Amino acid sequence: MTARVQTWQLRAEFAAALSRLYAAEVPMYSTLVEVSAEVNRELDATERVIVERHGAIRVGNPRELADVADLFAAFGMFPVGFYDLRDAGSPVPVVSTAFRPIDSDDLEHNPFRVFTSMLATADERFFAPDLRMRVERYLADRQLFDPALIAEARRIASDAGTDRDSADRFIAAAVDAFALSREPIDRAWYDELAHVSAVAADIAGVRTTHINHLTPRVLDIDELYVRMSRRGIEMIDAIQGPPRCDGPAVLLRQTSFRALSEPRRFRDDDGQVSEGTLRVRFGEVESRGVALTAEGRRRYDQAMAETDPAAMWNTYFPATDEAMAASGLAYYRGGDPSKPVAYEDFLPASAAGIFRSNLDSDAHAADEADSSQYSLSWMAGQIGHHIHDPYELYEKAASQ
Ligand code: OOG
Ligand code: NI
Repeated sequence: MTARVQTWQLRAEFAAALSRLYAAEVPMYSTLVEVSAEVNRELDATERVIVERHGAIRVGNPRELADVADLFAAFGMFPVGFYDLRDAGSPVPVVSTAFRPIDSDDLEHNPFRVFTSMLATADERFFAPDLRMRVERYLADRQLFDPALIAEARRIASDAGTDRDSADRFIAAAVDAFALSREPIDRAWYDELAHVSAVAADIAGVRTTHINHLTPRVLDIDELYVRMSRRGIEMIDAIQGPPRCDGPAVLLRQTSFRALSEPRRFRDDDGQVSEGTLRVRFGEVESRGVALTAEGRRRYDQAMAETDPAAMWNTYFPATDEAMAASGLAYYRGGDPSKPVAYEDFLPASAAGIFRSNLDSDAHAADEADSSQYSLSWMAGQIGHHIHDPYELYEKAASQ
């Protein structure tokens, strides 16, 4: 009898295999992982943190998102939260969710999560009717995931695991679906979309999807920032999210460097194929703090609206976990201040900033009302999966 591979093992192996793929595609990622590991070792990181990654992928329409939901369910990754990046400071024409494990035990085994965005083609501020029709037709015509892969994912999800041989085949096929394609890109089509939004071109300008980035977790992101810069790697952003503070680290801090141009093949109008380059992928790193309650989050948003959040931080947040727990601002297991519940999700402002910092141009949005119907319940209906409310998950983790 062959040993069964459980859901969490499938997830851990999937994350590791994607990491190998991405390292081969974006060599600087290996440097980032190396420097993160160096910092983590010095700070005695747990095994969970050392292997922890998040990925980001982008798809074109609800059918593709539904496939992603079915595929990730086999790895024990479920949709949590709804992020509307169209109303960010610098709007991006996508709506997103994050697929991740939801139970404390599963998170402890392997917390792999994937921020997944879907192009908002129904938003007329970005897509005029004619362009929308052509984009939707293009998307309807492509197939990101082999139906056999999705069928296998559904079987594995309902069996909560599978045998070794089929696990290996399944993981390899799943990883393959996110590899960068060598298929030539139709230059005129790509450029037309890029004019509306670089994200639209990245999503709907090609017939496949790919991992946009894979992000390691580091215990001291300020230290990592310094060490990467010392190695001559230009970190493009300041650190996004909450400022460094003396008290408990909250939510999520992220920074990134822009990847070099990557070679891609293009097909011109005359049918000629030529080599070109694209710069859409990058390296990102993050550190995670305690999850905030709804009240804590309101404070956070107020603090971040200050001109200098770092200088004002102490007026919004106490300096100790004890005070944080006592004032109900953050989640602690069993209310014990020595057991913070880690933040497992994303921040819309940082996400939009991350999208933006890696694009050559902002989206061109027409100045009109949004008549599209995107919402959490709309998305849940489209993908046929419940989308979890992050606060409910943190409440549950804290009550354990
Ligand atoms: C996703 C950007 C959001 C994060 O870490 O907030 C993200 C993307 O670029 O597709 O990954
Ligand atoms: Ni990211």
